[in-house]
Amino acid sequence: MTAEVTRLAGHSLAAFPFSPAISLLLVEDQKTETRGAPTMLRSDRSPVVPSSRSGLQRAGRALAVGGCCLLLAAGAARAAAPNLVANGGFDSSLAGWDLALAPNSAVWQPTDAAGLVGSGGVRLVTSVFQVSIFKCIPVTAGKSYVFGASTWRRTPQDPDGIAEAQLSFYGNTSCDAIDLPLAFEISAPATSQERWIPIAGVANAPPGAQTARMSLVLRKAGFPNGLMSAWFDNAFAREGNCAPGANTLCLNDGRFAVVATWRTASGASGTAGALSFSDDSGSLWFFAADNAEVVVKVLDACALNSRFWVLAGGVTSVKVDLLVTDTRTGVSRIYRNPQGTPFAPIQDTSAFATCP
Ligand SMILES: [Ca+2]
Repeated sequence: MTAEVTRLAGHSLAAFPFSPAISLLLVEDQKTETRGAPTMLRSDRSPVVPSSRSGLQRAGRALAVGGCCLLLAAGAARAAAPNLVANGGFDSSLAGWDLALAPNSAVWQPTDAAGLVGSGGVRLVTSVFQVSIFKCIPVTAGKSYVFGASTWRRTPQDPDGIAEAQLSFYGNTSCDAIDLPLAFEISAPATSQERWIPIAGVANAPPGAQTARMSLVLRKAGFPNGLMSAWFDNAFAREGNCAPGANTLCLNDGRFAVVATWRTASGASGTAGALSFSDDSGSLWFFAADNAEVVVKVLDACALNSRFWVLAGGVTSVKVDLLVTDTRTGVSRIYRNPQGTPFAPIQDTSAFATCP
């Protein structure tokens, strides 16, 4: 049995596949082995480039001996809601992206938002007002689309500006003739810090729309002198209504929204930070982004028992209210952990009777 070890915030996950349907997932804090990539800086204040998986592999061996926490999770097929943005992860190049509006400004770099080895991102740099890269994707009028990317801005030494994702709809198949009004535009805040920040929005394709131009944009606020740069990764656009954000996980191909609130015994409280882990799972943090408190996943088990399942495990004893919403139907489920109680595993295999 071979463990697949991956990193989650400041923790490590080791997944032991027992069978195609069942896996054993070990979670352990391995800060000394794996922490830091999302927040470390190089001397030039750009995102850290992952170097190897050796640290994760060492963590995996440690887990095999003494993992602290245990989740038993059943795997199931996911409903397909494909990412319409091909090469949105910039694995090895900028292939498929139109660079016409970013002359000499877009460069592929081996810097990945999730710290993955073998996948990179794109750096945009500009001395002028605005540059962007874009591609044309097919859409269906009347359908809702969630879109976005991860961004890294150099602040505060760069000129003021924003890094944003845009989706604009067109009434033809090539995104270049009848320009319908810009239907939606989203942006990362100009005060964004030097870390990867997910940005996302939801847009409805207007009547007559056949395509949409998906753009990653770097724009100065006004016309200050100097170079401004930003990194982008994990661009996406897919059918759906859930917009992932700093406090929202969108799971099962962007269909289920997960948000949580927490409160300590001394009265401190807040909304949990959200870190996406995969299309099906993510983590929630309360006190620091590298200190995961709850891991949650939503699985499509429609073929097994005509339900979507909600599974979660926590390493906390504070009060937690976990809200999961099927954004396609509006149906919600809430899971509560009482104050001062070790977080009880959630294995709700009848959570949502909203198939397909
Ligand atoms: Ca990437």
